[in-house]
Amino acid sequence: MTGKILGFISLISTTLFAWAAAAQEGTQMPTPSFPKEWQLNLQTPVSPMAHMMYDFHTELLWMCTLISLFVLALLLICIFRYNEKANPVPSKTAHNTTIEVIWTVLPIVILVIIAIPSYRLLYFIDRTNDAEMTMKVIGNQWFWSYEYPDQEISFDSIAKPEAEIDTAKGEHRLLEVDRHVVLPVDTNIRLLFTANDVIHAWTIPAFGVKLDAMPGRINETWVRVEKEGRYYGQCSELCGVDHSFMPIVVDIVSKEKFKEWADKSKQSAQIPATTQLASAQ
Ligand SMILES: [Cu+2]
Repeated sequence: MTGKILGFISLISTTLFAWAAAAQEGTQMPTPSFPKEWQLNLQTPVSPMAHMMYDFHTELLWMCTLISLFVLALLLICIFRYNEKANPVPSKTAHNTTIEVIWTVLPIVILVIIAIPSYRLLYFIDRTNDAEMTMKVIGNQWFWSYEYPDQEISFDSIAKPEAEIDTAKGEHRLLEVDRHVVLPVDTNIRLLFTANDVIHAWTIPAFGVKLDAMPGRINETWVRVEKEGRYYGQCSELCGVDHSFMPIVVDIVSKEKFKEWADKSKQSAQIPATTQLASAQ
């Protein structure tokens, strides 16, 4: 009975997820970076790595669904065909070499099929050979610092207190900061991560970027964002009491606008509030 219930639960959950994946593939979300109500799937991907992750995730979802359905079918066969009433004299079979070879080899083959795209993706996001610029991210308890070594800019980005959040302006609770990260569109950006105190993790789901910022160590990845807009993320490594109050906001702008912002920020040694930049657009 328990097997039957478990089977049904896995059937319902896997089909629901597969349906959501299929349904969302064709739809366009209004804000690319922001989760919408009742959303079941990942955020709309806007970088090559995010696209690869999205596709890999969908492939795995289908594989999980098919495997769960197969196991469910076996369970149902056992339940209905081999119960005491239908099959009063049980078989005494203890071994079947063919079946044992199949159930050993088949999972190995499935795992190898999963491993190939998985490793390809891991090596793809590892680093870029032709970075056009670098941004360094430093995690602190509890805010992020950013350094643009090429542009000689550095600043801290601190969460906006809840009382200052203006939802009428489209601001989101727990997700707004005083200074936004600004990066150019269609540019290979090398991302370096480190931390001053404990381990943090810089995450922007739409970019497919999630990497630990570790004290005493530099972690590297890269990104190339193909769509201008505002993207949100959060620290994703439990780093202390205010872990949930160190959000990330990235504004992806045209290359010209980025240059303008960088020049202004460098001259003034005071980063212009990005909200001003956004309203000037
Ligand atoms: Cu954290």
